[in-house]
Amino acid sequence: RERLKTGQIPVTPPPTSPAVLHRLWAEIDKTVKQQVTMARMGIGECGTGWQLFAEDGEMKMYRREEEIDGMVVDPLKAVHVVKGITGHEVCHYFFSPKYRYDWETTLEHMTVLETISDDTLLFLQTHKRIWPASQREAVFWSHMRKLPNDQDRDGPDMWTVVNNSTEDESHPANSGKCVRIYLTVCLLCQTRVHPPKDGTPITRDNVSCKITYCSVVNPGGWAPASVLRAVYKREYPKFLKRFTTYVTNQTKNKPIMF
Ligand code: 16C
Repeated sequence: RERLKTGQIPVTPPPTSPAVLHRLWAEIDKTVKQQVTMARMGIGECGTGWQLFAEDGEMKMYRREEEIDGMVVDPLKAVHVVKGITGHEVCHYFFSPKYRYDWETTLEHMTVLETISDDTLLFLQTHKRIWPASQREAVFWSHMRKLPNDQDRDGPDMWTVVNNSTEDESHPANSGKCVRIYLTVCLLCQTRVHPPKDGTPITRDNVSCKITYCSVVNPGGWAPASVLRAVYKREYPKFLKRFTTYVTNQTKNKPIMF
């Protein structure tokens, strides 16, 4: 990370990921910057109409009712604070295909179509069918990135994973039994460290992670609005609780990954 002396002007370091050479890179970089900017805004700062629809301890979930051509595309914004885990760990388990079947309960099948680089993958996923609608699938790139901590230069970095739908020539949309859905998802994580007063080493008791999860899913075709809203009201809280509990369990006896 860039170390600055007083008065020195910060410059954005050049991206070092080999993904910069890929045809999708310009779109990935632009989308990640936009999504992170939006995710960092508080619920009061990012437009009106946000309604709290689920709350459980530190977890709060908001949605905005929106429709395009009669299809529900309600944006979702969730915030959560989880003790004992870091942002790097949360993003690692969310990004890596190795763990996806462990926590993603709506998943039927996942394929990595292309490994663009260590931090950038192209996925094809089919999801469980919701009666009475057709089954859904998604093709999306997924990119994980470390972001400089501009609020506290000595504090841990922030981490993000952005997933965004894209096209893939070898998998044209709506050519099989599944309807293609279009998603934009941003997971943004900030680690907080509360050092022990007696100077003893930092343990998991001294860290917590603020998680922001933003998502917009276009169902891509007919699905009854009432069913869809009932499904996401149940599935998003279930996902965020299950996924964060999974990260807690996976990391509890491992060294802290900042
Ligand atoms: O972000 C999440 N997961 C990532 C890794 O998998 C990735 C995937 C996102 C897919 C989100 C939409 C999938 C919904 C398909 C159908 C749902 C089946 C429910 C089955 C119930 C038995 O970014 C975590 C994703 C958490 C998903 C919560 C569910 C959201 C439902 C939104 C409505 C979709 C329209 C379906 C039209 C029939």
